[in-house]
Amino acid sequence: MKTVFTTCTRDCPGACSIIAQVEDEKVVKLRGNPKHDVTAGFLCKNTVHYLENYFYNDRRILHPLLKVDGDWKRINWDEALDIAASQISKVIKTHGSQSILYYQGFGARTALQAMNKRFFNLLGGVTTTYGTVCGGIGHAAMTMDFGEKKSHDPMDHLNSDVIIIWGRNPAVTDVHLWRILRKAKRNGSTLIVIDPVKTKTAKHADLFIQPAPGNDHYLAMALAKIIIEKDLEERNNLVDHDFIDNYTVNFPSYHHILDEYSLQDLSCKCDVAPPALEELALIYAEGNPSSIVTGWGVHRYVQGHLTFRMIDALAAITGNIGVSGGGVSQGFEEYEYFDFSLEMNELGKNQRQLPMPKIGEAILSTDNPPIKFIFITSGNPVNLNPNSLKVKEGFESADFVVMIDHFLNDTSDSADLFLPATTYLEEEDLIGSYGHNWVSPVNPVIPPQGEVKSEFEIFQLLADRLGFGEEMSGSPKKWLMKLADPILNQSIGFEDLCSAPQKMSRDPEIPFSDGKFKTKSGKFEFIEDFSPNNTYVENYPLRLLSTMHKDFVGSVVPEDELVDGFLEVQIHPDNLQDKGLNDGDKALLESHVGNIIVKIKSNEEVRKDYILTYKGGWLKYNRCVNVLTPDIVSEVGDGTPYYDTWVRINPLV
Ligand SMILES: Nc1nc2c(c(=O)[nH]1)N[C@H]1C(S)=C(S)[C@@H](COP(=O)(O)OP(=O)(O)OC[C@H]3O[C@@H](n4cnc5c(=O)[nH]c(N)nc54)[C@H](O)[C@@H]3O)O[C@H]1N2
Ligand SMILES: Nc1nc2c(c(=O)[nH]1)N[C@H]1C(S)=C(S)[C@@H](COP(=O)(O)OP(=O)(O)OC[C@H]3O[C@@H](n4cnc5c(=O)[nH]c(N)nc54)[C@H](O)[C@@H]3O)O[C@H]1N2
Ligand SMILES: [Mo]
Repeated sequence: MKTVFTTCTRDCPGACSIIAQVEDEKVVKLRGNPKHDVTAGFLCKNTVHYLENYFYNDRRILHPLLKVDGDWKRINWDEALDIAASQISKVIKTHGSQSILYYQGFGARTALQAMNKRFFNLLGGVTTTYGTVCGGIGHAAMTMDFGEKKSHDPMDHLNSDVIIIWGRNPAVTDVHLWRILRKAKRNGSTLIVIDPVKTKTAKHADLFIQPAPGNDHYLAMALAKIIIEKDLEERNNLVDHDFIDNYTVNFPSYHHILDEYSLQDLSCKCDVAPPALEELALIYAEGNPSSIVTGWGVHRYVQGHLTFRMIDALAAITGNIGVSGGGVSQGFEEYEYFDFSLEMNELGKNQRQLPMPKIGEAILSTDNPPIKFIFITSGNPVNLNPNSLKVKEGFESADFVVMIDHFLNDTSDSADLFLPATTYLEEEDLIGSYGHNWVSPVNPVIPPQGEVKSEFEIFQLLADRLGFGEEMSGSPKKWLMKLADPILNQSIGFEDLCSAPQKMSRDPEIPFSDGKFKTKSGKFEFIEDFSPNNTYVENYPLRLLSTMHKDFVGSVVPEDELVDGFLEVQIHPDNLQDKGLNDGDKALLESHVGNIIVKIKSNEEVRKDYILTYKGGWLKYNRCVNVLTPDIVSEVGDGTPYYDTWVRINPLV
């Protein structure tokens, strides 16, 4: 038996360090690496079952496919690459390179993907995307306050007296962070969860607050108001005046915003009663120190930045910034460690960008030149971007669509050529993480299955055919060594980096403990402008939340989801009674964007102001929630406000 170290590259904060066992040229088991602080020797259930459900699954595509008269037909690599290269040449000749859209999803986010961008710059520059369907809103807000998004090392939460998990469900979405948070609880930390949904995480909390969705800025303001008033009345040092005086600007403007609202107003807006607000405010302010771990749930609103800025302010007034066990931690930048000058943006003179959150509309309305050719890697935008039917229309409007993936999916229905890719068990790469500050090696555990090729090799072979092979040539190692240059400067050897995960050092280790902020003022900047808007759409009284599913990642769903069925939605029984609906009924769920027939699950634990479902169900099996979500862009951060979707539900007629 042979063992090889590799790293999970799937879209999850974990980036788990894996020990793969190989027997008779077959991978027989994946185990978590015990020598990694965060992976800590175990894997999530999706990775434990990765071999049978994903890697060796019969649905995995192992040969190139071409769509002929609406059906996929197996072709060989020479044909596939010739077709892709000649389509690229043709479209550049007739419409220019900007008529190519390169769309990169979040399926895997490795260092070598920089070479994809290099390829498109060598073509002269193409159309790509800006903004995100994931976490840009919080990132932008935190940059406004702190000058940059910096999180505490996950292990530092063990030094917290109080931990608020705010809009995050790590028991499902990041089980390794969850292990650390539960350990903190066992060691005596108070664990608080703020979530409109009673999640698996919430069920383990010492205190669970279940506010109205989309109004957490008011909740954070209420807590600040209580803390500031108590400090003034009782002089009990709940407020860190020294921190405010020396390390922040704009406190008077922020204080003025708080003064505009009574506690009663704020309590009504977030729908948390004043006694619960007071309890939460005191626990947080008295914690020494207290940390806030935010998630993506609070991003997905048009004004999600307001929530982040008010949360940051809460940490600032209580002096929980720059101290071990404190802070506001949202995540890490998985790409910050590498040298991306290799993408050679300077060569791509014809670059142009379209907004990812509105990609369907943008493709359809773009002219001069229009989008004629689309190249997709590691994404399923027809399924996961908002307003799915518009995205589908956009992708179908192109003359030719190429995709690199492991599986056929909703987006491949609109594609013409499918190129099958290697996975993290068959390729060589490096990967950062958006949940911790380790860089880890991806190593080939066994040879590629069937005829699959790495994305890197596919772009090299295309470059050969297009006449710039030299600029892309060389082994993965050669390019990884260049990409990793900033890491190697930290005196980590390349061989070490390829053989085991390495924790990246940071200066200072505790974010902002040196009192330096990369803002214009050099200090923490409190929010000054507060102009809340209402996204409510008349005649659609309920919000629709569509969160992560415990049994799968992204849109790679298990077999039983792949049959014609219905999207399951959870609704409070009172809302059902009003409509004469019952548990198990089919009903019509409508937004101003679209409609879908759903199956109802009655649940007393959901609030009455939203309907709950999950992301990732497939469009072609009637389970795609994004037929209802509007393709709008957040006010700050070019993010996607999935949860500003307003719906109504009615019996089928
Ligand atoms: N099993 C599994 N794990 C995954 C993924 C997956 O598909 N499956 N996807 C990965 C990806 S891409 C990401 S970005 C992460 C996301 O990780 P998380 O942030 O943990 O997950 P989400 O489901 O986006 O949202 C977290 C919580 O926010 C809550 N929420 C919604 N609106 C509000 C609000 O207004 N206020 C508050 N306080 N809470 C609110 C939701 O109810 C939800 O429980 O997970 C990753 N991990
Ligand atoms: N309604 C609603 N929609 C959402 C969300 C929500 O909360 N609600 N969450 C959003 C979030 S946070 C995200 S990140 C996006 C995700 O959106 P996407 O990134 O578009 O979708 P995924 O299904 O996560 O992954 C895309 C594809 O990558 C493929 N893949 C995996 N590994 C590799 C690889 O190594 N190489 C290649 N070439 N392909 C690979 C998978 O097979 C899959 O088909 O969805 C967003 N959509
Ligand atoms: Mo995400």
